Amino acid sequence: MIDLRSDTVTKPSEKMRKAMYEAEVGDDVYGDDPTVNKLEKIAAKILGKEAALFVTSGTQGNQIAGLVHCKPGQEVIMEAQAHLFLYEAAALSVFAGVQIKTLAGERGAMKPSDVEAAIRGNDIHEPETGLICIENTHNKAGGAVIPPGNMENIYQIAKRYGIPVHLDGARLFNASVATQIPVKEFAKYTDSVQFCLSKGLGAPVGSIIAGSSDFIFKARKWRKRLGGGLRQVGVLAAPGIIALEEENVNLLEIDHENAKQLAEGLLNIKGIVIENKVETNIILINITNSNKTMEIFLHQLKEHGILAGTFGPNNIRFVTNNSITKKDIDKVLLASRKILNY
Ligand code: TLP
Repeated sequence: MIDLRSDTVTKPSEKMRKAMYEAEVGDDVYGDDPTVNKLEKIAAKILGKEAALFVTSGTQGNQIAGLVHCKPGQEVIMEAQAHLFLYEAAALSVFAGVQIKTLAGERGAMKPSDVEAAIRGNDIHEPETGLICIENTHNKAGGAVIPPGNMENIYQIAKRYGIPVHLDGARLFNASVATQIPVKEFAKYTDSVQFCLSKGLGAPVGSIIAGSSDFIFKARKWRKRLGGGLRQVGVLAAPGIIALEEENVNLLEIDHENAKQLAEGLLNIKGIVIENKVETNIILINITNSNKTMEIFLHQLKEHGILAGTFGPNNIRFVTNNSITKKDIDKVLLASRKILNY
């Protein structure tokens, strides 16, 4: 199958599997797992933060950040299409006891002036703003890169009001590879960062959260409370080290090239409208004007050995990832053309 449903579908390479097999391990709740400790050190350094923590998933990382930064009754500002708002089952409200204030963004980027206008807390009727979240790349905006300049402006406002900023950087390395700007330059304008090892970077499990030593101290405790304190977890951290230290980061460039090639081909198929500027590894299409419904199109793609998924009521999403070759892209274009009778 050519699997374009997500970059979460990537499977660990031989090298990763070997590293898992050979990983030195210990009880990580005691801080005794040398492989986890190494991964956390590497990640903190890459992000330019004091400390980092290996967590089970992007969702868990985002939730822990919310729990560390916020108090119940506060409000968290984020873009209206943020993963934290749309796809984390209201976890911030459930666990951290906060409500979410969404702001419509442009290609996933919130206007700094809108963020400032949304900050609340001086009135007895209002919740205080406890946190501002930014997502980079922005998934629902089609893998859009939020420019560091936008992040800097929001961060400066946040600092003026004493509000922390969290970055949902599930695909932060895609933003970095697409712009040739080091991840540190994005992370600079945040108090905490979450990025996923298990998406385009190709590791089977896990995310990293990073921030100050104090943030990570508190995050470790929240991870334990949530049942996320793992034991000989070096077997899962080992492929994360390969993802960061070996070829995987640069390989994202191939995913981006494949996405561009796919987008260019899809553009010429009657009935398909590409809804995003393809900067990284995500393509969102709209086929409302074709002769097929999304369901039928996806079903027929599947019959051609191709998997993709819906993303909201009007979009189909293709996510290139390290299992996809240039030949696969040609097959997807051929099948799409056939299905839509072009
Ligand atoms: N995104 C998944 C789905 O949940 C939609 C995907 O296939 O794209 N932040 C962002 C920006 C994400 O895209 C995701 C996963 C997460 C957080 C959550 O990561 P996990 O799946 O590891 O909990």
